[in-house]
Amino acid sequence: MNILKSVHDQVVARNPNEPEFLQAVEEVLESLEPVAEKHPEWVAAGIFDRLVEPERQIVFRVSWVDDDGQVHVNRGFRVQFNSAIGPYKGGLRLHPSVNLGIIKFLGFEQIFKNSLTGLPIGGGKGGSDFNPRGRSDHEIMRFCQSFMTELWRHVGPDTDVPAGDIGTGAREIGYMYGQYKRLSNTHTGVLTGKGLDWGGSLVRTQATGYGLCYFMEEAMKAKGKSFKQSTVSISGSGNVAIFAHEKATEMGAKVVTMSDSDGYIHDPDGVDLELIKEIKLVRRARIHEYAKEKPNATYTQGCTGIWTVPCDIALPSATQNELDGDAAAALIKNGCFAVGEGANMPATPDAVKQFLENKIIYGPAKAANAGGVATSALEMSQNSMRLSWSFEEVDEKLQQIMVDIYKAASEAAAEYGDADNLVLGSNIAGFEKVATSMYQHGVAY
Ligand code: NDP
Ligand code: 2IT
Repeated sequence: MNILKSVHDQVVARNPNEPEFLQAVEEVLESLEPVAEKHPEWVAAGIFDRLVEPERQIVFRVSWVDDDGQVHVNRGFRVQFNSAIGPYKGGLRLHPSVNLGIIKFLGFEQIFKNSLTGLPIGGGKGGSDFNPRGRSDHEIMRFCQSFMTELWRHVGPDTDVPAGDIGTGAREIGYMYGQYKRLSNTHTGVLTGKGLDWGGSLVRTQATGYGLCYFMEEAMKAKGKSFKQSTVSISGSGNVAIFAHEKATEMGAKVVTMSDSDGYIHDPDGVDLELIKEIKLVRRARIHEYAKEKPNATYTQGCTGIWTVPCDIALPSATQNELDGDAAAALIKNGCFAVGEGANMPATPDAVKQFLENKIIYGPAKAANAGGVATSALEMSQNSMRLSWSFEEVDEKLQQIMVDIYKAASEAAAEYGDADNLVLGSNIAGFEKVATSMYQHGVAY
């Protein structure tokens, strides 16, 4: 880094205890160095200095009472990172590992991802260190109501529109929406991922996993590869992983692994998706139950070994930094030719370096998993029009958006002299629109 070194140094000095945030910023600033060279007016207007500092960070107490009458106190967050191109938009993560640095890394990534969708949405993210595991429906409801009792004053359909992420699915969005509606006395598109009977969009549930496959199919097509007759390894068994499995299988692939935070299953016959849906969505149970019901499948405790299972295509869809340098080396050694990120920042910098050096078809998260938030933006459009589109109509738009994202990222990569480097291309293509907008708005934030 040269022109952007002072921006980088300032971020490091200001955020010493936020390694994930620094990791995300470092990757983007490295990609943007040639853009800074080309646009001295953006440097002079402090666009890069402003880009790395959230517009607003809200941290709040979330108290709730469990089924035994015991009081719990969690911490809630909403980071409103950048509103240059539209209202803040991004999910809410409920997981014990959540802290401000994690939410900032996710909010920062969201700026570029949302811009890549071509739709008018800014970047934000939120969540809590609440652990939903083992909690009853009533406990989840009380937590969500308490969380929204503070959050509601900071969000709105034209201000900030949260959605799901790890630990936040249809049930949680329902409880949060109910509380928002009561507090604000409005029925409006303040959240996405809503139920289909009260403003939700068809395809939103499937969108991230489906979009990931649409994006990767397009990227692979350019290199004469495809999901057809490929062996696919997927991590995670949540919203993204399940629908990535569904679409990859529909496109002719065989998915042989899935995981949860305890371990992974390997089923050489192909993972039975209906059984996974039953275990994870209906029983809300652990994935090891799968191996008990499928004699040819094996369960391995611990997550990292999943990447040693031979595959053609890897779709990490659980969480950040789940695929490290050793895992990348194992994938490459076994002949894996494509990696598409369903999760946000699942590959460590060392892993990314190896993918790029070995010419793996590598779809970085910002581009590859943008289908979820893109369909959220389509849900917002439908809410504004007070209309609902058919499944086919939304799915068609989603496919087109993913193809367009691939095109924008690969064209930007080629323009900046490193064709096929979709990390570079996604970061630059996502940034340019945001920078142009910030520049035109003056030094407002
Ligand atoms: P879910 O909560 O539905 O599923 C998460 C899955 O990942 C579960 O199988 C979970 O296991 C596993 N997991 C979570 N944390 C860890 C961990 N620390 N180590 C190992 N495994 C873990 O979340 P989503 O499917 O929605 O999200 C998955 C990823 O995709 C996240 O990175 C998210 O940010 C990203 N994403 C989600 C989008 C969406 O629309 N939902 C859009 C774009 C990206 P367990 O059940 O044991 O907790
Ligand atoms: O990481 C993500 O893009 C999401 N969790 C989805 C965000 C959204 O607003 O739909």
